[in-house]
Amino acid sequence: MLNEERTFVAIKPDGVERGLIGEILTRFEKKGFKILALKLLEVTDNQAAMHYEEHYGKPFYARLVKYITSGPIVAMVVKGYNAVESVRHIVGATNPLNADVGTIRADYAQVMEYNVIHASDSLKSAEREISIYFNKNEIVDNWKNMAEEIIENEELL
Ligand code: FUP
Repeated sequence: MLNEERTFVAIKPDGVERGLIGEILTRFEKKGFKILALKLLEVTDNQAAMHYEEHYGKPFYARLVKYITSGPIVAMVVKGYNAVESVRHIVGATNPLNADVGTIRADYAQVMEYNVIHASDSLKSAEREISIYFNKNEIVDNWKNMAEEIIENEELL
């Protein structure tokens, strides 16, 4: 079933530092996803703690927080059909070693600790994560992207 969904995506500090913002954004744009919000920011300790609360207490938690706060990230809200699952396909498995060829993590990362990008794993996480990084007035949905224009003008195809 086709569900129109919003999801949260973040290009992590290593991705920003390595000049991969454009490459990564291009993949989502070319897929036809709509960008509803986009900003570069420095993650605060508080935001990092909220973002990674499910990992609190795990051996890699401190390293994870250190990494996500080590430099600016690019945060975005992406909308599209089955966006949560679809974006996760484009992102690839957590460990780049297991990520399918052609995914962002397979193409741009070598190790799990520096895997370039984050994407929400469920609709619930998506809404939670969006609210950590964006105020409601920063999310803009009153415009149409190409995919929506095409769907609305289906009779023209
Ligand atoms: P993902 O949803 O694919 O980003 O993966 P997780 O939420 O399971 O993990 C979040 C981040 O923690 C990963 F991007 C990498 C890091 N991590 C480790 O460093 N070691 C682990 O064993 C698991 C995750």
